[in-house]
Amino acid sequence: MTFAEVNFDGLIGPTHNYAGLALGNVASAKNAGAVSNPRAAALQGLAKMRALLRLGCAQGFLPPLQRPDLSVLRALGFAGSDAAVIEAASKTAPDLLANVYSASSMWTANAATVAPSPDTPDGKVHFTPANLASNFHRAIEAEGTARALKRIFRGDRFVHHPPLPGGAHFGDEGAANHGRFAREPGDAGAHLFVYGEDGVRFPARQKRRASEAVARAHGLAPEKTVFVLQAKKALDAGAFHNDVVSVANGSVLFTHEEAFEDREAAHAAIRKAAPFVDIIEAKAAAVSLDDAVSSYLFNSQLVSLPGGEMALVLPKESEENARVKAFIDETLARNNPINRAVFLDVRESMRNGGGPACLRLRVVLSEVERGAIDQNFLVDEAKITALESLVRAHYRDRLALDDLRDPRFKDEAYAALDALTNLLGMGAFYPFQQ
Ligand code: SUG
Repeated sequence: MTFAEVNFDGLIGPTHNYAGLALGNVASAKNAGAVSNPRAAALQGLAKMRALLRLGCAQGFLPPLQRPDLSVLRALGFAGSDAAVIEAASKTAPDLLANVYSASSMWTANAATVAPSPDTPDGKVHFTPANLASNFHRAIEAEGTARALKRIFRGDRFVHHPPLPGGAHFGDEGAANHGRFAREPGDAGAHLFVYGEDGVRFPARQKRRASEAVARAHGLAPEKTVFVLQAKKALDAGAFHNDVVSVANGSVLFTHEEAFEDREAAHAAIRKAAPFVDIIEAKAAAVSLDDAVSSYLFNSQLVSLPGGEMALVLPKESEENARVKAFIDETLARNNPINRAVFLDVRESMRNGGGPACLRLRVVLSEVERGAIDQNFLVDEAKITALESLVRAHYRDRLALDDLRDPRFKDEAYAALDALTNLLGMGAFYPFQQ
């Protein structure tokens, strides 16, 4: 049976904005209060999906969540009509209003952790949606994400675990802190879970016991599962997820010298679980942690191409930093599996700390499993064109935080989601449609 990775990108929602909500995320803090361009954001995301298709990769997407989520404000004591709830929140708790408007579900690397069927004892694909407990605007994603995953991956080939309980005690940020190694996608893979401990500047989001719980729920083989502590220095430099300083694919770990607290022990543990792994590392003397965080070099998608090549899909920012560009050129020239680099503009997402790798959830599927999912959520060129037209028709090109106070903007955002479910023939999917 043939297995291949399908990347499920988050379709960027119409409320994409810069509210500065994400603690430890330096780009989000830097751009707090700036005016966003949701239309450009979504078109950049779709252009990335098109680029991956043209590289020969299979591509899918997850729909945006319903935002604003006024049920959250109602649960927090706001009452009355939608307009009354928005008005009251905008006067007395504008920060809460921004939280329920966030389009943060676009970063689907944080949607869930996935174990493909060759790695699980029951031969099924396992999903655990991330509880995203450490930031409020993200913690309110889990329920809707779980529902979307169940809708897309339906039938008895897929197992959906609930998000981990216990809030921040089991803080889980999904696949952004997880990597899988396998010589071929259909081989039994080895799993790398990177957890954090609080730094001096920033708290850690991913707890070790959360990673352990996910590995346990998915039934991963202990000898092929590694738990590694992220370097506190990397966390404090702004690597709020490990995918800001490392990315794994196939037989490769592409990483920064200062990604892990104990580099030698981490590399040894990875090599023990997956002896075939080629560790391609940027030395701190060549690329500093600050360079890595500002360029998002390691937040590239590392993808295997049909002809056997391996490509890095990088944000433009990494082409613009001379030291980072030199390291990419050197990596391509050396004798290792990576032999292509593609630079893409995802600046609207980058300004919130989300690069190419943040925007996608990787799901390794057999041909039969791929055939079993809801085909609406796989894209070809024509579907991308249709989604682009929808975005052009329904998304604003300018959104300031003050605009969130206007109840008519809520109607506009819901109208865009209505158009999406109509386009896909999904029926009533969002709570406001039921
Ligand atoms: O959780 N930014 C996201 C970015 C997530 C990136 N994902 C990965 N590294 N996989 C976060 O920090 C910013 C929202 C705002 O400030 O409005 C935000 O949530």
